[in-house]
Amino acid sequence: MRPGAIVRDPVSISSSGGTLRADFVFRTSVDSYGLRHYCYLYNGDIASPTLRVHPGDELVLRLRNELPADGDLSAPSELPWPHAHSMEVQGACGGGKLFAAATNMHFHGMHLPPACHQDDVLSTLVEPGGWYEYRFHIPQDQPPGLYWYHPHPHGFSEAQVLGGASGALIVEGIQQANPRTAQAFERLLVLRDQILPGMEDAGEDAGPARDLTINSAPIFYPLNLPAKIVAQPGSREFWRVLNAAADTYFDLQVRAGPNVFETPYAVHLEIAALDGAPAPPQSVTHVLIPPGGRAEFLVTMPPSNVFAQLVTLRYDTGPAGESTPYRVLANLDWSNNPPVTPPRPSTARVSLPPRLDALKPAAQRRLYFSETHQDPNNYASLATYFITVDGKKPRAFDMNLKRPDITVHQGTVEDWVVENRAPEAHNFHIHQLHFQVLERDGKPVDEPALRDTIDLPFWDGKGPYPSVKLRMDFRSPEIVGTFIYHCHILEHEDGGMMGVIRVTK
Ligand SMILES: [Cu+2]
Repeated sequence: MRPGAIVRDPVSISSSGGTLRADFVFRTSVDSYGLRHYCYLYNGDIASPTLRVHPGDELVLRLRNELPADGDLSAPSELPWPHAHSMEVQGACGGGKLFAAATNMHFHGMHLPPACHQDDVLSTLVEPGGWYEYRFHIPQDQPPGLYWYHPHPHGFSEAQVLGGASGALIVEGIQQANPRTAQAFERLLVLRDQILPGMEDAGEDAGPARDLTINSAPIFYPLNLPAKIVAQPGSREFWRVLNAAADTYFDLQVRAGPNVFETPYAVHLEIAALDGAPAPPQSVTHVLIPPGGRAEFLVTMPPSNVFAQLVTLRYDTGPAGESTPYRVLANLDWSNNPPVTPPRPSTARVSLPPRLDALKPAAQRRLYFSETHQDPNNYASLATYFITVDGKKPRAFDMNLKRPDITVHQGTVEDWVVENRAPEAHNFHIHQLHFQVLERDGKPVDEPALRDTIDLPFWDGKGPYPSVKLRMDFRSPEIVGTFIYHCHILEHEDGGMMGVIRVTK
């Protein structure tokens, strides 16, 4: 797609009669800038469609991996992650060999069994050729909202997600939790990042670390030509925003003013859901979405004599982090006939997630993010990343050492303090479940919305470590098994910042 393109919703495919069937072909290509792309193709040429399901539906998704088994997948030269190497993985389910042409799928945020053909990425590797079937039921108690699917082969996740392999998964019924969303035009915005063409040797002042796209329309540095969101002035819209970037934070704001050179006002965003879970209405002027996170909000379009644009604010990821400057993603273009989805009635029966703060935790644990650099005085030198249970020795994740770092009992909730002891921001994600943020930096917070991905600001080298206290929900019987938690900056996850948890009956 060209810079400056009109932002359109991805194609949606919906379940009918309680089932959604889809066949995806997974392919790669290199574009005229030398950038490698990865893509899920449905029905020949529909890229990464949105999957729409109801609680209780069955999803049958067949995946055919058409990556070249013996091809050179290393372009551009920065990728794949230098630690990544080919290895046989024990207990493999879909294949066996972990290498650049292997893939698998994760259904981010879903409370699914961590089992073969459902939501397992520890032993499922789909090698090129043949079909692999994912088949599972959407849990009845899955909160209605925005989730997503993406590849998760350890060591190669960043390359495949940077290349664009990701799509939205919507569990219908958010109107039941927030009736105001039922009257608004719906718009799905999928934000991704990609390598800057020709920037592998970029120095510190070379600009942003990654280019951005919005529904596949590229915002190329240094031109930074925004895409166009065509909307009706004065209308109410319901924006469902997925941060499908591999490494990039978005701190979104809708700015308004008299013209393109002056947008001093921030438009209010009324939060409806975070990470798929409905949230009590809250009005904000910007919303931080870390990689993997989602934010859904109502926004009233300004009148036609006002100029407005969607921007991402600068986010400071710390001295070892990647440059994430202010950028305009899209200008709003006024029309009385915009390409948006009219409000859709839903008869889905949904259950709203309970608050977890009244429950009694069965255990307390402390984990921390840390990293080492080959040259400690040069954060650009090769790094290794760790997530460690406090008291144990830090070690990078290894696909062949799947002994659990943490064992918990199904039916319980636990309190985990996660600290960031590194000079860059990290981003905690756990598969299979949601959690509630109870404290930030040791102070209680009132954040009832359940999350599956949470940002940890960088440590400035002195004083206490930035931390969050999370109440982890291990009550679903569906999630018994072995799965993972990790930093959702995929460069870090591929670089070892991942641990294994076992939930026992
Ligand atoms: Cu990280």
